[in-house]
Amino acid sequence: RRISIIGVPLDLGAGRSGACMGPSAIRCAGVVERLEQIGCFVVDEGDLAVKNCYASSAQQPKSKLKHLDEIVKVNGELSTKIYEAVTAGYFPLVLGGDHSIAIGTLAGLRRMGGEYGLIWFDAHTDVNTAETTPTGNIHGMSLAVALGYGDPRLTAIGGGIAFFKPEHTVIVGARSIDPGERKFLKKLGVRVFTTRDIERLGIAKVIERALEIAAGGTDGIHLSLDLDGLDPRDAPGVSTPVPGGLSFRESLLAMELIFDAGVAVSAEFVEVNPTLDLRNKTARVAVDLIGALFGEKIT
Ligand code: DIR
Ligand code: MN
Ligand code: MN
Ligand code: MN
Repeated sequence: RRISIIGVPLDLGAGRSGACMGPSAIRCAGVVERLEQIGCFVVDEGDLAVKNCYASSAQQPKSKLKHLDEIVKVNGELSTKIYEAVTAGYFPLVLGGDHSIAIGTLAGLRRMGGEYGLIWFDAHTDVNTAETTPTGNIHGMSLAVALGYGDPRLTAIGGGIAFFKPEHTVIVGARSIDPGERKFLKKLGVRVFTTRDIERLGIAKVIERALEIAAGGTDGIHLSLDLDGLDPRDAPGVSTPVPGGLSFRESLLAMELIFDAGVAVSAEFVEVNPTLDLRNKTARVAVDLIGALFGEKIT
């Protein structure tokens, strides 16, 4: 397997600083070495040049959608990177950065012209728009944009064609959904497996169903994994922790089952915030999950 690692040190899509250090933290936790150990051929493209983060810019957001200009710029560049990586036969592995970077990753993937399914692993559902957002933080809007809804400057990234389809989109781990998001998900018919569903069905069954939705009749799936999908006990270094999340074990099994299905074509691991972490624990969890996603086995 040939993997292209792309770091995106952006935190302006979140409500607080720190996720800009996520790519460094995940590299420090040994992501390249782990993938090479299991026989992957890895090219680390380094980080995208992101000029502003909260710490460097100290600027007030100029728009209702906070820091829209910078986020449009970074995601435009990311979409090109993704398109080039996939075209060259690589599996793009994007390291965030806040979850607004999914806008660029998915815009790049859409440019390939195929039909892809989407597994969105997250405590949140990220389907707010300018009309529904309670915060103005763009990391809470990226799934809406991937489905074709939201600020025109965001939906235009990558050419704005052939958005992801709700019937091949599935959310896993949700437990913090805003009222406007609930309406949106109902209207579009996006399948949401909440933590309650996982408790009742078990993670294996949930992933089996998620794969049917995302991989059935598509050319492959993208995994967008927000570390806050895990319980804060296992992944404390995230900008917006929500109690009652997936355990490390459940998350690891989810990755193993996705690997076994052999359908993933790209992935991103986002929202690692080292300023809130404990001895790089969350980045190390991310590397464990990445290992499992690429076939690392316990025995
Ligand atoms: C909230 C939080 N729904 C918002 N979203 C987060 O700001 O739109 N997404 N934290 O990961
Ligand atoms: Mn998210
Ligand atoms: Mn989240
Ligand atoms: Mn279809």
